[in-house]
Amino acid sequence: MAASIVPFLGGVSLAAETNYDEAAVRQYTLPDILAGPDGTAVTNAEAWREIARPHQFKLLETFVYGRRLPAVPVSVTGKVDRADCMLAGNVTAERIQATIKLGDAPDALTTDVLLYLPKSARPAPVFLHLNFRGNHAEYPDPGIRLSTAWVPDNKATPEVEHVATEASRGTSSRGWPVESLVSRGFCLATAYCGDVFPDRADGRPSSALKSLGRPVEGTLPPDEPGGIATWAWQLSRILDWLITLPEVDPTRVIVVGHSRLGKTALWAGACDERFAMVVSNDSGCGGAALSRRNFGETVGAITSRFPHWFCPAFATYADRETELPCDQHTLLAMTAPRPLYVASAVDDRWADPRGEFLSCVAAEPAWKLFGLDGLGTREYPAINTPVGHSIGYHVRTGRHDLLPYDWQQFADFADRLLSK
Ligand code: GTR
Repeated sequence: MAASIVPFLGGVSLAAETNYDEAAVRQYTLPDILAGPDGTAVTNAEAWREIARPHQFKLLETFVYGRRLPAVPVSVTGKVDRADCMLAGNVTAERIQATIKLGDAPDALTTDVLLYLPKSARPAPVFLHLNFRGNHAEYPDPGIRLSTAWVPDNKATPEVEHVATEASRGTSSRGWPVESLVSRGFCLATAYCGDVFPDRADGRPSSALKSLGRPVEGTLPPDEPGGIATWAWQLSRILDWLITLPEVDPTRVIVVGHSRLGKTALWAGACDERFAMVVSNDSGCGGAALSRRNFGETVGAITSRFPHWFCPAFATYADRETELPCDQHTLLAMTAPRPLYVASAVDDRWADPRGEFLSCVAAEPAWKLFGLDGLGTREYPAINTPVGHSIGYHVRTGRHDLLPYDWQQFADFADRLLSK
């Protein structure tokens, strides 16, 4: 069955190539995530840490995301703004805003971090996520600094010529239920991904990669990091600063992301084991969904529309996904033994919900090495019925989106697995 509706295709018609028919999914065999460099599977947690995980991580670096970017010193630029606020529903919170300089190179970039903290129950666990259009779009609080970075725009949103406007305040707030999460005792932190890599094919020269001394023009090495790796690095640098705050529990920082930023959250959790839990929402191809399963978005489709997201090597696997030395269950396994939550939406067929679930199933052996139950089922769950143990999964009603229902499950899962 060909797609009747496909997402924006950047002028290329991919409808005829998109498979949405389970009966047309080819048989595939996944690479063994427990294998070390000589192909032998490890059988215990120690050997996973010492042998298999580093090897599998290297495969992801080499063929999908590019080399992990180095840590740099972070510092606060200007003053940290702190304000008490009364949120809707009489929820009291403290709002913190800070501009963090990423490195000490003269051309180092900055990122604006926005936090809402509960007034009590400190030090608090944190949900950290990157956003798509600037902090001001995340929540209708007039005190939030308006982003001055390049922002994407389209006819449906109030940004003008890639500049944020007052009218864009709070326009993405449906995806960030601040009041309910703060009243449950979570600290919330966010920053705009475009602060470090503008999300466009020619974004590299204005990205943080420049100050890190990486090539930003011309032919790139096959394992050169792209947008996802740079956003993951931004998350780690924000974490460097967050854990200096006495209000924050450094052992309970959870990285969350939706869609392309869900792919990013998974890679950030793989690169940086200080993230205590990882959450992927509708991350799809290049995120939680298996590349070998030909359903929805493919490696060819994603790398032709978004050539700047992955390392150049990934695009060479278009139409030969079965030759990839790793698959996306490898990425999920990088979270083990920490808690991992993967969320899908039933109408988000482009992201292949079943492929995300099967990826969780295939990643489970990494948790088993630690004596943990992982997902605990091979049966695709009913809609709106979360399942799992150390790996949580749900498929909810509706389309590609990040909704309060999703956050509620992430918070329940965090309460269950990270409670003190
Ligand atoms: C789509 C892309 C997906 C997903 C999504 C998003 O167009 O094909 O892989 O990342 O964008 O990030 O919103």
